[in-house]
Amino acid sequence: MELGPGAFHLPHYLSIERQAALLAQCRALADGDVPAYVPVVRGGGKMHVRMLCLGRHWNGKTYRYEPTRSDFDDLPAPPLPEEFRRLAGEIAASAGMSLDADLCILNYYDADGKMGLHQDKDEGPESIEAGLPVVSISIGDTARFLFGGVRRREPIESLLLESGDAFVFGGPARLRYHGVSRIIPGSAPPELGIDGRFNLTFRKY
Ligand SMILES: O=C(O)CCC(=O)C(=O)O
Repeated sequence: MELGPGAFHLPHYLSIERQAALLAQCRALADGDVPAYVPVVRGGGKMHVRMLCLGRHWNGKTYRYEPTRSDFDDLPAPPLPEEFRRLAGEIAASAGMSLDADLCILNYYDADGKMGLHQDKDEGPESIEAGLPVVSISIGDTARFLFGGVRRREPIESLLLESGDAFVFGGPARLRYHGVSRIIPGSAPPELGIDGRFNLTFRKY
């Protein structure tokens, strides 16, 4: 489903078996030796997600990527698992694009989780200028996803991202504003046994 040039919603992309396997990996990573944490951003506000960056760490104070979490605990960002990299490439290809991801931001939203409207523009200039896509996968509760234009004042569409959905935005859509206004508690497939939502966004630095 194309939402404009370069922006694709792929509903139910992952089977329930693939979602369950990915969920197990997300949980192990988020509660692992380098655990997910709640970033405090530049203005001093706390984000409304628990975040873990793989491959490279996104620093919420500087809005730059770095190898270790210098804004939090100085631990190194865990590597991006090879199967995550492959999955991102597979999804990008399904949307007619190509991505050899080298980082992933894994976010966990509880029932009160949300993310303000923003652009993903902290990756390297070559990546942004080439329009290399961001590939997003959602697991767990449904999210109300906001998708605007490349300027903040442009109209904003709202759509639901359900468990197993993928969303890809690259090329002319790479810098479109987006965010999550709310999570719908209790909407995850019961067989996953999850409260809340994991979202993975894969990018090439
Ligand atoms: O959770 C989502 O669907 C979006 C996440 C996001 O915007 C981000 O990680 O930059």
